Amino acid sequence: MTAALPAAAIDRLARFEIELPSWGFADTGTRFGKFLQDAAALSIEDKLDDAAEVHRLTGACPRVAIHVLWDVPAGGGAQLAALARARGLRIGSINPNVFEDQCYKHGSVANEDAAVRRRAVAHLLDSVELGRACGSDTLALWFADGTNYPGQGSVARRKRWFTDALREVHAAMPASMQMLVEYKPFEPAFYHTDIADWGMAYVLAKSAGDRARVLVDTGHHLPGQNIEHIVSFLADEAMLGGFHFNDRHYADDDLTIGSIDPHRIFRIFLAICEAERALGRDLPVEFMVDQSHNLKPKVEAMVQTATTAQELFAKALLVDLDALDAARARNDIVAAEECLKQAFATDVRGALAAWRASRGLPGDPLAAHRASGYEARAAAARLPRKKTSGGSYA
Ligand code: PSV
Ligand code: MN
Repeated sequence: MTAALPAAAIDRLARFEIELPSWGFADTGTRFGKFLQDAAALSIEDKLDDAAEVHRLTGACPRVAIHVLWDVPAGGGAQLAALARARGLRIGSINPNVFEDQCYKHGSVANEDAAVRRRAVAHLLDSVELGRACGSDTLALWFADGTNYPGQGSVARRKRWFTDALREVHAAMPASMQMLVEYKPFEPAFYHTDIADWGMAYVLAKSAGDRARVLVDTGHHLPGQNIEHIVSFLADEAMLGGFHFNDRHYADDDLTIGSIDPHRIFRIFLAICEAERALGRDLPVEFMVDQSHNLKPKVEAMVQTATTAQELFAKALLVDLDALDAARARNDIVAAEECLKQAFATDVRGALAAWRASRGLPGDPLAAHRASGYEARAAAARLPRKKTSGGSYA
């Protein structure tokens, strides 16, 4: 089944911006090692060049998320913003890093040591200032805090430290900035993680202030969890702040969106469509990608990510919500399910290619990228630097 897309679906897709993660362009690996790619980005300039290439091909990715310890140039936020602007991009979410320094071995804002807690909060406050300087309106918080063994920490005390820290950071944010609180059930902590699920993130965001909401990373759920249920619930509470999109098979695998279970992502987009209909306008949520491609070429993987996200959103936009509601009202389960099956089975790729072409974009961004020679040029420019830097990434 192929389909033309209704005008309303085309309009919604035109407003669908996908934020790319700077770290998705650098060499990354697993805890067992890292296989380097000649064309992988080394510097923030390289990462922004790659992101600009994805945006040039797709027209859908104007923002780049940055990680504070990995991406900030000597000139700080102003330079960061200028580097992005020069490439037709904007800086998206600011991701503080309170998980890498040695002092965080036993936690950051939930560390037993008051001096370490202070240092972590100071970094978060610096990140607010960085966001202000580079024009970002989103502070995206993920914490590795947790314990590995029963008895290691006081869960309640740690919760109160989290509450205090997030309140303090929220109070320092400019009115234009929002705070997104991300959860993750385990890793790197293997017994308990302080913000382990959406409920804990919800409670902490609620107590932090009125511009704090929950960030749903699709890879941060235990097997079998119904993510679209969480999405609908949070959206109805006006507490859905954004997504870190990726796919997973086992845990936080950081695989390309839709590569394992496209129907799950389709159902998540459907939850968004239903919430937007109830609200009467677009949900104010950030659609961000959080993927590390340790084997795929980075830019290719991001182009594939953006086009796949558009395809799955388009399929969700094809669901006839009136027919779905009518079927629900009659308790006609089969008809309701068929509404979803009909939309999911529709091949939207031709319609999307025509839509892209009508906007002056390549109908097939991946093919255009492969034909462009970008990868070979990036490799030629980066390889000499990579050799002198010992192959590590910035
Ligand atoms: C943690 O697993 C996470 O999902 C957080 O969003 C981090 O910012 C990101 O991955 C990169 O480490
Ligand atoms: Mn994430």
